[in-house]
Amino acid sequence: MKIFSGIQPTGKMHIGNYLGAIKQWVEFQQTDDCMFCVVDLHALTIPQNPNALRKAVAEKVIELLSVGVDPAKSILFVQSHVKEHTELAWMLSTLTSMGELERMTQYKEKARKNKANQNAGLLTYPVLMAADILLYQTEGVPVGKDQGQHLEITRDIAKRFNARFGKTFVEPKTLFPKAGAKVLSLKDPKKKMSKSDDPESYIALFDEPEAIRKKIMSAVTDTGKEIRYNPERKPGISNLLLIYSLMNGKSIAELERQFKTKGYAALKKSLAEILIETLEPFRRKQKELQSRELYIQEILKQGAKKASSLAEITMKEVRKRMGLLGNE
Ligand code: AQP
Repeated sequence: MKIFSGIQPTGKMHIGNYLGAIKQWVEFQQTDDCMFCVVDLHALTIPQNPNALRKAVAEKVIELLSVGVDPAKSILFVQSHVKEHTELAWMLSTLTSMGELERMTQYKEKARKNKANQNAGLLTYPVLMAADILLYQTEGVPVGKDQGQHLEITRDIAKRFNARFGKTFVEPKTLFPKAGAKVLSLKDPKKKMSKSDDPESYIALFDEPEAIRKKIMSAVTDTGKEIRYNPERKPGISNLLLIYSLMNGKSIAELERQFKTKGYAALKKSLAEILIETLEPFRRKQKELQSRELYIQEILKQGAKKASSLAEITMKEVRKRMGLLGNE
């Protein structure tokens, strides 16, 4: 299957990003045809410091390599290095209605949070995301729950284009993980874990052991003492049980039995140690890669080259079908 997925460069990659999306990327690259992208153009919808953004892109690539994305098995590249993303986004924007963009939950949330900067990019974000995906004839997109709505609009746009101009795009499937599609905030387990929230609300993949212990021990739990998986009635404990289970492979039922009589503190202590242990190889790899600037540049150069040649095949077709005059 042809797989495409992306991550924003800004903010720290957290266990929500990992369990919801990146862990699947690493699995898919063993068997499928994968492309992974650092979506720097999407990050521009929120005001960025240019120097910090440049640094963040390189850091995100290092983070992805550290958790197992392998450039020998998948194409890893930066969105702005392949100009066709923005070209296709423009074309697709002419097939997208204002109303459907205004209905997007993420747009409504981000516009509310960024009252001083309600730029048009916040609204058209899903069109650029549709372009990212459709450009490569993608069949499957591994993402977390929060991106489900954007995948629906991507399929709608593809359908509309195909109906009007003839079959050009594949309608991609959304690939949610079996569990972990929505990891919740440690501070407010009614909300998803999010890197733009307070750092205490998430475990970053490269957090130091002490920070992990502190954050897990102070994670919000529910009233009562019982350790039971019940996302409705006990969202805090259920979130911790889910993270535990996904990080070390024990089933939730097994964890409920193990901690039944032991209380919240014992569960938290044990979870902190599991996280420290599982994330340790990532931290080690990250440190090793931080000094290999040329190697990173070369990966991105090769990635952009491969992605551009695939993108150009689709764009030739799209330009022709939409009636643009060729100049070759
Ligand atoms: N809490 C989560 N649980 C499961 N999956 C998640 N993802 C994000 N949060 C969770 C998935 O991670 C991938 C990369 O996300 P992104 O960085 O491109 O943007 P995002 O979805 O906007 O992530 P954040 O952390 O919530 O960032 P901010 O705070 O900037 O909005 C995606 O596949 C996403 O579904």
